[in-house]
Amino acid sequence: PKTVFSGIQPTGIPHLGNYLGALANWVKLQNGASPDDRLLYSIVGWHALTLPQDPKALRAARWEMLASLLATGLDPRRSIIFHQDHNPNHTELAWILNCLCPIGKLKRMTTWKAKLAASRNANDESEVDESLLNAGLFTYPVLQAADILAYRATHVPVGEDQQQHLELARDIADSFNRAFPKPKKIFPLPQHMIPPSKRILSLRDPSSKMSKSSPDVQSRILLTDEFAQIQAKFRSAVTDSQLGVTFDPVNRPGVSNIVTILATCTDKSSEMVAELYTSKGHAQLKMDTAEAVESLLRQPREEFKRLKSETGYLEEIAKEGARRAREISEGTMTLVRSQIGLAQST
Ligand code: AQP
Repeated sequence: PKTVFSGIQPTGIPHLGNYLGALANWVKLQNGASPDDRLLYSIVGWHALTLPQDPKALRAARWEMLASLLATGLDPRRSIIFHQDHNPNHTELAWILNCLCPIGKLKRMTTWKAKLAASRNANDESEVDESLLNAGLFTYPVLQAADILAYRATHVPVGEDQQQHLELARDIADSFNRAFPKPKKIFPLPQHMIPPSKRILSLRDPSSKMSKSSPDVQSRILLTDEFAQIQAKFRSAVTDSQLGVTFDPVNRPGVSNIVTILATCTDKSSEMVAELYTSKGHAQLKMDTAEAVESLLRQPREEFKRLKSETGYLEEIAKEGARRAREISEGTMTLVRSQIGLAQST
């Protein structure tokens, strides 16, 4: 049987990239799972703290994310849905794994390199403003490894952008197994499950991915957007001045991103969609894509509106999810503590 684990940060309402790159796939996995497979989906609040968060906004975002996960079709009877910060086993294991992870490996993470690049002194490229970088940002991938390994997960469905972090989690699992092999190797090496859809790009700046934390709200379609907002955002999406539609992500990233979105929503290949639109205008492509997105998001949006105010129900789901998650991770931690010599051998 499989143990599937994945997480999402409570940093805002999920966007179309999160939906196509992660959430829709989580639901598909859940609905195709066999009865003895285990599925865990976590709202990773500790990861969110690596960037400054307003406490009131964070509190709201945690509940909104839980409502979003349920609205997209995750079913608490089949999946364990929980807040990471309700299970201290994650941070306990993260500390132990930090002590096994060479800093050289963390320095090679592209996410870390991007943060470093962003904090370079504008006048002197070799100078990094270290006051902009906290230790949590550096060890973020170790906490992610702990999230996965605490449940001895075998499969991790996350976007392409997370591949390097997953490789690190495999490396850390292997290091632990080698360092503490007795009486048994505890961790399976988790496999990356890349969703069929590719990275969705920002509608305003197709050189970066669609992201919850971009300051430009026009750059992303939210799960809660009404049809009129979806249409307006596609209308103002950045394309190019070339006539017609082709799928050419390198030279025409804006148009190609919209083609990818329409293709993913309609279960076609990007090449096939581009062919259908060769002689049509950008406006037509944008409006048809808005409609395809609307038909995908309408139901989750309505369900989100209904669930948002059901605070008692959401609290119950979170509590039960945390209880079930802890029950599993305690089993792992009992073995871990014992094998590394922190607790009585059982
Ligand atoms: N643009 C994207 N296209 C496809 N998949 C995406 N994911 C994120 N953006 C895209 C996938 O969504 C899952 C959850 O992401 P996350 O919340 O852990 O953080 P992130 O990857 O950093 O996503 P955001 O939306 O850009 O959040 P912020 O702005 O807060 O950093 C992951 O599986 C990710 O691959």
